[in-house]
Amino acid sequence: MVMLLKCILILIVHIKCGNTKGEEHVELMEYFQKDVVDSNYQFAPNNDTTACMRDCVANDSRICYYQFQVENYAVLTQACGNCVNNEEDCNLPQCVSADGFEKGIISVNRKLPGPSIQVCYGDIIIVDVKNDMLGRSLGIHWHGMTQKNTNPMDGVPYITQCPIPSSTTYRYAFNADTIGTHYWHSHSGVQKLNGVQGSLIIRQPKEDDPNSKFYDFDLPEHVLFIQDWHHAEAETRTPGLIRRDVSQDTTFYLINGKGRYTLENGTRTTTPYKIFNVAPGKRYRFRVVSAVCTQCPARINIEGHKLLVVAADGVPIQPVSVDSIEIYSAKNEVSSYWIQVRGMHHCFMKDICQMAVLKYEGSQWKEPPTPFPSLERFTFTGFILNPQNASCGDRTNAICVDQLMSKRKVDKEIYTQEPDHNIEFTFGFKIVYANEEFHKGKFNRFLQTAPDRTVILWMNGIQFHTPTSPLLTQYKNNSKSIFCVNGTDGNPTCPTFPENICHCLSIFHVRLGTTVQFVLIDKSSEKGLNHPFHLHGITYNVLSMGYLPKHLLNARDINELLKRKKIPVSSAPIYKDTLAVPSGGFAVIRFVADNPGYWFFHCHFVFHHAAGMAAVVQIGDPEDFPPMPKNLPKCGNFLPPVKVSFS
Ligand SMILES: *[C@@H]1O[C@H](CO)[C@@H](O)[C@H](O)[C@H]1NC(C)=O
Ligand SMILES: *[C@@H]1O[C@H](CO)[C@@H](O)[C@H](O)[C@H]1NC(C)=O
Ligand SMILES: *[C@@H]1O[C@H](CO)[C@@H](O)[C@H](O)[C@H]1NC(C)=O
Ligand SMILES: *[C@@H]1O[C@H](CO)[C@@H](O)[C@H](O)[C@H]1NC(C)=O
Ligand SMILES: *[C@@H]1O[C@H](CO)[C@@H](O)[C@H](O)[C@H]1NC(C)=O
Ligand SMILES: *[C@@H]1O[C@H](CO)[C@@H](O)[C@H](O)[C@H]1NC(C)=O
Ligand SMILES: [Cu+2]
Repeated sequence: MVMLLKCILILIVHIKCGNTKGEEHVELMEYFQKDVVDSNYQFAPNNDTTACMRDCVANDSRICYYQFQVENYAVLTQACGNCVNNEEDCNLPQCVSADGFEKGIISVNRKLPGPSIQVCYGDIIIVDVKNDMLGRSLGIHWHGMTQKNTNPMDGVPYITQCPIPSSTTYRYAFNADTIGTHYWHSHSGVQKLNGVQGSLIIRQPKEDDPNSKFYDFDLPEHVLFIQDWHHAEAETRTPGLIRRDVSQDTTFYLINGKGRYTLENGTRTTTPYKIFNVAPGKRYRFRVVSAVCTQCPARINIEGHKLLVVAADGVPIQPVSVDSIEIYSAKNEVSSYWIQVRGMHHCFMKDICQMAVLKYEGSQWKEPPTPFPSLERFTFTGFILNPQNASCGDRTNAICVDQLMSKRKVDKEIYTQEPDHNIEFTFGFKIVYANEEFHKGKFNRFLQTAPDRTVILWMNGIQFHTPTSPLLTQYKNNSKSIFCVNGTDGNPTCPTFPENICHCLSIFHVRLGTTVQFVLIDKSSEKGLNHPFHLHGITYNVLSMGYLPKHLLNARDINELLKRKKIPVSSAPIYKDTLAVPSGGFAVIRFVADNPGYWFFHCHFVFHHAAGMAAVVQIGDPEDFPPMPKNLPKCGNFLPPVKVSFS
């Protein structure tokens, strides 16, 4: 079956290249998936054999074709009619009401969030991304897909592809190879914060889910999508202002693109909240996508309900976490309840939050009858999954990621054997002073995080230098001068660190098929900040995380402690693609390097990543890489020699 799918994939790519001689044509429009409307997504009826949003059954793999149009758009356009005064109008086609604050955005198919892709495991996803933005380029990353053997579809500009220039279309085609709740987003600059993101759900036949006994329904409409929302274009926070509205914190959150915000005089806007409909006495699987990517972690709770987490990559309270929670509607009181998302850390005191509504069938309440969940009334008394700072050993009311047990089989060798590669990644901030930063040609990018703080972000002393041509397709077009120098261990290093950081292209090379250990160590001075690290192309196992005395915080000592079993290791370490490293602490992850290509590895706080907290992991050598589709667009510098003639 898998083989068959691969053939189809290659066939399509050939067609794209116009090399169709003697090959079967696939008429993509036959597989075109219509955009679903924002609420009441339904599975397609069984007789609709081309619809991908369906009840998954064994041995039924489909081609799912989507068209994404990316363009400059706005909240409360004329498409919204009289939405400000009449809520019904806010549901008009192409109306983006957000939280009722009028601003410019970047939309995909004039939706916020963009279209939800919901398919079954084993399907092929094809997305034509048409860039109709004015003077901006992008690449779209399918967060959670491993892109096994399809590295050019990973969507990272200058790593795996050229950015898609304005007015052109790039065709992504890849296998739906990772079951679960994922999302897609622009991987260019900070665009995702302006609206270029949406959910990506890969279901499996219910009988294949080991946790299926915990829920009655897993409906397309029960995707809860949480995103940060700035009231200015996100680009205005890079590097950020020094006096007015300082820092990179989000202004508010949106839940499924909806919500309200509180005006300065205390009144709230009247745009609609997202309403999730349920029936009493039933158990629902809610798929929570936390696309939050600014510094503060968000926490979610539902008034009067207990949540049971049945799947996790990241967990409901983590930034950039993608997960499924189950809501027990054991409550028999038919009513409506507040769903609350609240920023933690320093966002807590700023009262950064958003609400949605859980509405029971038969409830007359559109808005819950209970008081609005204010900051004053907000307390968490329940059991917390993945608390901040991830120190769980001594707590009875919390569980940490490294204490979770995987239900997917974990290869025992991955945590019992000595890894082939043991790579240390430290990361942090360097505070620079005005006389350094604003010195000609000194630093490339910085962030203004407070009036008196200008910071550069680094990994292993290196601020990431974006290649000038994609590594995967045009490695040699990059000037040698931008690459970092190698240390004695063969890995990129910065000889002048910590006095001076380096600005260069850092590529960490691991051999194909080896077992790799990354030891992540947080050296950022910011207490309480948990940087979420995302590795493309791989789902890794979380072996351990926590705190150690400073002199032991290095890859060699931590590996030694692991060997001597002085650090606790889960007997079934869970799989993740993003992990929040405890503030000032460490995390150990392991994986088998079985997916050849160039994979980005970076802090998922989008501003940190933009300011240099990133690196590239190269798995295997070019001869191991999958075949490239022909005629991929090329890009790079144009610097021909110039002959000067005065005649
Ligand atoms: C599929 O079945 C539904 C009812 O389940 C019916 O309304 C619809 O017309 C059918 N569609 C086709 C293409 O047969
Ligand atoms: C699916 O295909 C496999 C392999 O061809 C076969 O063993 C299995 O019985 C099939 N399952 C169903 C439900 O048809
Ligand atoms: C608050 O400000 C908004 C916008 O200026 C205005 O429409 C609203 O009437 C004000 N509310 C009160 C209570 O003053
Ligand atoms: C660093 O080592 C890699 C091999 O791992 C090599 O390809 C690269 O050229 C080296 N870089 C420099 C600047 O020597
Ligand atoms: C996390 O740790 C920092 C200091 O390391 C502390 O200031 C903060 O209160 C802690 N947060 C929680 C929720 O324990
Ligand atoms: C990349 O390198 C090739 C081979 O040296 C050269 O022909 C091509 O013009 C270069 N392209 C760019 C964009 O620099
Ligand atoms: Cu970070």
